[in-house]
Amino acid sequence: MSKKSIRRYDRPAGGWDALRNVAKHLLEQDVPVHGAKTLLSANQPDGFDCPGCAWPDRDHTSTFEFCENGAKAVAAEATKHRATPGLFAKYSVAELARYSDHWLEDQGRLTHPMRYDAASDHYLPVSWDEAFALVASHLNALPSPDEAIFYTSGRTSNEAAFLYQLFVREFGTNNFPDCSNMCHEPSGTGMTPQIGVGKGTVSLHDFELADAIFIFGQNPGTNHPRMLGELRRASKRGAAIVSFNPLRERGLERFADPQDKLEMLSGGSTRISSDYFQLRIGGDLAAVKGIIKHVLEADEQARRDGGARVVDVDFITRHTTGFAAFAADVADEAWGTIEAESGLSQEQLRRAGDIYLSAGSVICCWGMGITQHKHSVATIQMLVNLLLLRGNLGRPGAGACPVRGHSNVQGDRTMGIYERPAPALLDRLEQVFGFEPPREHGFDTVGAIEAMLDGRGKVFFAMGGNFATATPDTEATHRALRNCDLTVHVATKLNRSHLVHGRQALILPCLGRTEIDVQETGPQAVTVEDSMSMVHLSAGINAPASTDLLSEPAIVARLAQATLGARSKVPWQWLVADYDRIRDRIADVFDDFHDFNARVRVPGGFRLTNTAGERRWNTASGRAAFITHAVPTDLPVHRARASRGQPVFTLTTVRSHDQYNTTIYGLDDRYRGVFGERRVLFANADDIAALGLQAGDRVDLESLCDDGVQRRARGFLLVEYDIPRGCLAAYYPETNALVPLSSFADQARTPTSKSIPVVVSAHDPAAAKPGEAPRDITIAVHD
Ligand SMILES: Nc1nc2c(c(=O)[nH]1)N[C@H]1C(S)=C(S)[C@@H](COP(=O)(O)OP(=O)(O)OC[C@H]3O[C@@H](n4cnc5c(=O)[nH]c(N)nc54)[C@H](O)[C@@H]3O)O[C@H]1N2
Ligand SMILES: Nc1nc2c(c(=O)[nH]1)N[C@H]1C(S)=C(S)[C@@H](COP(=O)(O)OP(=O)(O)OC[C@H]3O[C@@H](n4cnc5c(=O)[nH]c(N)nc54)[C@H](O)[C@@H]3O)O[C@H]1N2
Ligand SMILES: [Mo]
Repeated sequence: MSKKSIRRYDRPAGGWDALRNVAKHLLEQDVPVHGAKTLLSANQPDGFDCPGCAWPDRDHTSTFEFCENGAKAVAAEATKHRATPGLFAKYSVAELARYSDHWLEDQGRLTHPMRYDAASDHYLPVSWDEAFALVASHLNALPSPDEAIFYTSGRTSNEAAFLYQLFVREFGTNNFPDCSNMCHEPSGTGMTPQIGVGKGTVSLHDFELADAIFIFGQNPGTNHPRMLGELRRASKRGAAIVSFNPLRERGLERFADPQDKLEMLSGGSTRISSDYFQLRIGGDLAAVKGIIKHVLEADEQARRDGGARVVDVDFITRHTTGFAAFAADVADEAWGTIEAESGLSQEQLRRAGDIYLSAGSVICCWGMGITQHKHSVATIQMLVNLLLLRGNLGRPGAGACPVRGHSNVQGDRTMGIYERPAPALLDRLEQVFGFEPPREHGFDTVGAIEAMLDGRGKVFFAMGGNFATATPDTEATHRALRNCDLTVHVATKLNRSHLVHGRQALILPCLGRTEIDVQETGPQAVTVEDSMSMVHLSAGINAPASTDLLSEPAIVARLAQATLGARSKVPWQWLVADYDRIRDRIADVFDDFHDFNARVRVPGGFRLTNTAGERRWNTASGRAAFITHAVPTDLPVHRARASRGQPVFTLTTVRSHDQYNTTIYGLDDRYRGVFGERRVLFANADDIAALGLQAGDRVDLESLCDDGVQRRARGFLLVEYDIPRGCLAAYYPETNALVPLSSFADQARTPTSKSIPVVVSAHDPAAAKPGEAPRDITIAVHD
């Protein structure tokens, strides 16, 4: 385990440290030399899709593109460690629950289906047939199919996701909470009415052409390392890269490309951001509106002077609605409000506006720093407004780029994993399969937790993920899961969700993407869709971690057969015997997947249609819409500030460099200079002093919400960091207990994990009441 220390990291991102770190993780996973072969097969035309992030690959045919965190994700799956029935015999569930998430993950790949035995509090081996029969008996005993909840995490392949939604809809519900509800939901919710698509409009090629790339609320050095390669190329050819982030993120500043021999040997590196604006947490809508205000003022000036207009009048007239009202609203927004809420000065925003104006083509990228706020949908619509002003949509080098997280989260949505399905999809399913799908909307993630809490949700089934830990309001979520009659997790690794279980529980171990998936007709490949709508094949190369594993499509098919039996209209076994057959059915349901099997076999795959990218607007008016939003001044944090005598901070929750969501690979966050510790709180030096505290002190956090519930997380190490005053940052999931279930994005219902009003006090070890705060998730009891 690494030694605890806090020290500033001033080397570039990437570089030798990235290579060293990969070697360390391969060693820790006991991945032998063939592990290198595994790494080299990621994102190759006949290899597997990297289970890391959703950033696309150059053609899928280029030589291996090194990615430190992709390598860590692959090593974690290819690990030699095994969580066998022996582990479950040795430890009761209560004992396992005392270990850290890091330790649970480290037990390695699950090898056998396991069933919870309440009498002994142990998981015991169970046969697949018995497991499916148990789930089927619960599902069939429910008074209504709507009492079952089917979660999806975004690693699930298109084939598995398609079968999953098919089974669940034939069973009779649209209860599809998914990780997307906690992630890019606001991007889809915001963009769909505005430009007619809920996905990014750019391709990688656009990154080669953009004059300016604006990046909001994203930490690509850690979460999308291959994006740094793209940014580095853009920087080298002189494109402006403008970052908006409250934290100084090393990966947004400098990068040494491990693939560039010269850069590596000479100790050189490339500047990433040309401009870095450290705005206030949640201040993006105000900042973007300020930039827009500058652009519109410049346009007004040009008009008065009789010069060339700076907005794209032709585009606005032919392609948009609402411009006049929008411009009037922007003119009315006071600079004072914009400055106060963004935390940036008028000069800074005018400077950003000038960069925007001087660029022929602009891409706007965004991540979780934008989506996990109460006003995230409004912020995204403001970003799109900015693009619309100069026709920066649907032409080369320009567009919207929400950068997705999980490697197939976008594909899962395309396949119909959605609690509010379009009627057209349901009509198609009915036509193709001959059953009547349910029409009523189902539960999203927050709705699912509420339903389990009050007994409307009785069976919880998860296709991957770690629901107990990824969700907000940890204490409430745990109560919700424990309130179920049955909880079932299809998983590759042991995680906390398996230990926070219903009265009956199952763990169903599945193949990972790196593994060879053999079905009746031979080895199979699956398909995934990346963040830029490219669909391609993925075929594993490793022997399965255990002979008892089933593939996700096979699990769905067998569960469907066990549950629906002869009343099903779908030939389940026949479909999973050959995944080409699943793909043919996908092509029957989705026009965009015509000739799926042929097109996906062309190296690199194919790109799905993006109407906005072609300037066809699939909206109510048939045009793109300028949408007006005031700078919010009555958010939960404003209200908390007004009602409290003491300083109220805005806490944002972020990923460290050594984690994949709830999967903790290690305890370091190299680029932020944190080693051997995850329970840290990043704060401005002046705030630390004003609180009468010192860096290195331990503190407790209490979040503020007017629902009468006290939510606390304790024992965080104060770390001085370059972050605006009034803003704090800490890691997810240690802080999820602080996010109220009732606090979510308007319209999209995404938990507000990036803007939690909190107060800080010196750590009081004696104050924790039993059961008050959920157990310390990552500080090991036994590590
Ligand atoms: N290695 C690795 N890769 C991953 C993941 C992982 O955990 N590990 N997770 C995957 C998933 S599911 C996702 S969704 C993506 C997530 O990738 P990111 O979107 O990069 O996720 P976060 O770490 O949550 O970081 C968000 C960034 O937003 C900044 N930020 C916080 N609040 C604000 C704000 O109010 N405004 C602005 N402008 N910035 C803010 C933070 O400082 C941080 O730099 O990565 C995917 N890839
Ligand atoms: N406070 C706070 N909370 C957040 C966030 C935040 O930024 N802050 N981010 C949110 C975001 S963006 C997301 S996407 C969610 C993530 O939520 P989830 O997707 O639910 O969580 P993960 O941690 O990605 O899931 C990890 C588990 O997936 C299983 N797994 C891995 N590979 C496979 C596979 O191939 N098949 C199957 N069946 N299982 C597999 C393993 O058992 C592993 O333990 O968390 C959200 N929660
Ligand atoms: Mo995500």
